[in-house]
Amino acid sequence: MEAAFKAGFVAIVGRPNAGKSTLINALLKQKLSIVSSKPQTTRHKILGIVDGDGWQLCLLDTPGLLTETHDDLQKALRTTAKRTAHDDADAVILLVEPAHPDEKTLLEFSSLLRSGPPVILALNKIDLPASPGKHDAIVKAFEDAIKPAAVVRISALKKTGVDELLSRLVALLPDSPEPLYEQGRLSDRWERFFAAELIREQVFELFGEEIPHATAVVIEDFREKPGKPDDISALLYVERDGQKGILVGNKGKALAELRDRSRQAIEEFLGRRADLQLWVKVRKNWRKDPAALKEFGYQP
Ligand SMILES: Nc1nc2c(ncn2[C@@H]2O[C@H](COP(=O)(O)OP(=O)(O)OP(=O)(O)O)[C@@H](O)[C@H]2O)c(=O)[nH]1
Ligand SMILES: [Mg+2]
Repeated sequence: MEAAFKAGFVAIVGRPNAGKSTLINALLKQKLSIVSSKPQTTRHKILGIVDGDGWQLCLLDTPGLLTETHDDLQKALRTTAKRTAHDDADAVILLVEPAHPDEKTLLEFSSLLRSGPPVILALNKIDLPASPGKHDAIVKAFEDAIKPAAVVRISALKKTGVDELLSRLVALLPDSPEPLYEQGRLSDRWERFFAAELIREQVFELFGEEIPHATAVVIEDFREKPGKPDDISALLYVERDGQKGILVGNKGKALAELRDRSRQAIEEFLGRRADLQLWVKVRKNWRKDPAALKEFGYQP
């Protein structure tokens, strides 16, 4: 008898900046989810699909789990992360950065994951120097609290241990009569979603302080034109006039650089040429405005 096909969802959870999006990109062998050195980069549940011989792994990147929330956006991110791990996943990767484990996070995750699907504890960033004693203490605390199915040590950035993690995940997949998504498909989202994310990634890259966290990107128009570059127009929402001034910059220079770099990233992702226009608007305190969160697609 032929072995049954296996398919299922695996959620990647962890605190902000643990390297979840870097890991999903490493597992997919393709850049799908945006990455930055600043915490709270990812704001959505993002599906990435890996097809193998007899299996399909549906990975879900999530926003970093915050132990405390200060506005409606952070509340929405927290709900998205928790729901994904709890309701959508057949297995969970708990990604821990050994240099930043803290008691609160441990408590949060242990209550979240104790009654949920099987968990693989992945210790990330092993390429960075860390005292080995620290690793052991963390593993012990998390093992006691969560009882993981396996513990792996990885570097998502250097792709060390990623293949071992992949084979452990495949082993946890449930039987499925058929693939959950059409084989060869990368995600369930449209190109316009990734275009907005790539613009946001450049905002994280180019601007400091609160600007990246106060910016939302909405694609207004996305037109494919046969034989010509795509025509893309995006709105950047910030919370205050001062932030708009920073994004636009002296004589529009900052916005022009943002546009050029975003266009390049979008063209790379799409594999075709694109023209990009950016507009900046103020939507007062949108992070505390449930209607705006809904409009920008952040409502879980
Ligand atoms: N040295 C090192 N850095 C890493 C590794 N994995 C991720 N990083 C870096 O850690 C930072 C955060 O990575 P992300 O993938 O954006 O982290 P995240 O968990 O998705 O963060 P949020 O979306 O904010 O929750 C980036 O600067 C990455 O380059 C790793 O294995 N080693
Ligand atoms: Mg992320």
